[in-house]
Amino acid sequence: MNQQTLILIKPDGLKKSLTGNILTRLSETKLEIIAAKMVKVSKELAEEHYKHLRDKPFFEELIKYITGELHDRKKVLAMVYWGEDAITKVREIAGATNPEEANPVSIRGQYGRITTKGIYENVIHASTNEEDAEREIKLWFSPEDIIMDLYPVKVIILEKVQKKIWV
Ligand code: IDP
Ligand code: MG
Repeated sequence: MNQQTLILIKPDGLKKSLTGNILTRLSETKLEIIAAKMVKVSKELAEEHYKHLRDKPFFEELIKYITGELHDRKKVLAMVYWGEDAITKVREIAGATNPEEANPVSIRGQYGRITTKGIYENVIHASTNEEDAEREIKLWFSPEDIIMDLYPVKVIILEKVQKKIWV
């Protein structure tokens, strides 16, 4: 079954100059990239993305991690991959959450580390299931950022919208 999944190259992945390596590993899945953009991650976006972990002792540090405060890289590369069994294929190649427990040839096993503060810096995010994928893709992307209509859309007319355009 065709599925879509959200992938983030996290600030440590960018800082370690791993973008190319990670994309090469992901290309082994033969899935299609249907959206990609650099995102400056606000605290609000980070907290919404990780809201299921709000009560964890590492939550505050996790927000600092994903917003880029720990890596002077206040951005992530956000992408949507699409194709047959996309969620499982990407999770498999990404590896387990804890980089020390991850398969050594997975992306997290190869490139992740545990910080002295105990955060799993595991270079990549990948959606866990279809429900999470839908929530996360809708959070990180607007319909017009994606080259397919993945979910139902509606058209609205906006008035007096402030927008930057090229001069
Ligand atoms: P996932 O990224 O494999 O889906 P989640 O449980 O959703 O794992 O956790 C989100 C992120 O929070 C992880 O990728 C990792 O960076 C961090 N994290 C999760 N659990 C722990 C933990 O027990 N200690 C430290 N960091 C953690
Ligand atoms: Mg998760």
